[in-house]
Amino acid sequence: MKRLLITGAAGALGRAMRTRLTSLAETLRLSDISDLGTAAPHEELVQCDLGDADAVYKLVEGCDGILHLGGISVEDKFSKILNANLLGLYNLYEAARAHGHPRILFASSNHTVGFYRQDQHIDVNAPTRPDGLYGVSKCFGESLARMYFEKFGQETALVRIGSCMEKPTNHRMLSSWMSYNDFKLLNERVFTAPMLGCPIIWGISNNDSRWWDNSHARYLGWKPQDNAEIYRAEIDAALGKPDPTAPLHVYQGGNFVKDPIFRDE
Ligand code: NAI
Ligand code: 15L
Repeated sequence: MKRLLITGAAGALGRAMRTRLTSLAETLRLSDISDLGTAAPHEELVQCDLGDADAVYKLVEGCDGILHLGGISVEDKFSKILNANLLGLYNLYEAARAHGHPRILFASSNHTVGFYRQDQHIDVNAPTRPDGLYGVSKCFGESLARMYFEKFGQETALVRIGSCMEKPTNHRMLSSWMSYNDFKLLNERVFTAPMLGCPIIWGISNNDSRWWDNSHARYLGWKPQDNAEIYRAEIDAALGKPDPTAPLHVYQGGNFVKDPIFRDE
């Protein structure tokens, strides 16, 4: 494609994808509310707030695809979640509607289902069980995207990312981990597949101890290559045996289930 927009490009996943998705588009338009550093020749940098409708309208103009990573990425005050994750997403979908429906990969989260227990194996038909306001905002995002698909044919991959980082760092992540390379491969499938639709996809590597079933999305041809299991011995040595009664090891959302409602005052 000619131009791929990456929102949240100054964040952890944004920085990881900035260097890995260069072959997917001639130009990467990188956006964040935070500083994005210096532009390489194939990059355009746009600093803006997702809550600013006019800025987002201009941001999306001329883009053929959008990797939407921007927003509040953990439990936080509702006012911050409201601006970035709810208003910001509405602004993005309205801009996409005005600019020819570029395909979108929406970074949803495992915290849409965080209150399922780790001994429950679920697929995308399981009702959501968010573990906080952040998880609720991702449920909103998935519903918003689905509505734009039904009404206007806007295609979106709703990727419920588990734990995407260099390597898993605790026993929960032996199930929830997705490697950067597998996320890169998923982006390549999402933005080049002949037909996408609006599927929910579990964003995990090919982990032996996974809780989530992606068989409904085989048509995309995404074949994650990595497996968190190779880190089990290292994690056992560093952390010892996990306490089976601790929320981190009981719930799919781990410690997020313990977060309070953070108030503005
Ligand atoms: P991050 O917090 O490192 O990056 C998010 C970026 O969004 C930040 O650079 C931040 O400045 C930007 N941002 C926040 N509010 C904004 C606003 N109002 N306007 C414009 N930009 C704004 O998060 P990370 O880890 O890179 O995650 C990226 C996305 O993936 C997030 O949407 C997160 O919810 C989702 N995700 C990530 C997971 C992970 O394991 N890293 C797991 C599940 C979901
Ligand atoms: C998320 O949704 C967060 O954005 C990320 O920081 C991790 O905490 C991840 O989930 C997780 O559950 O490990």
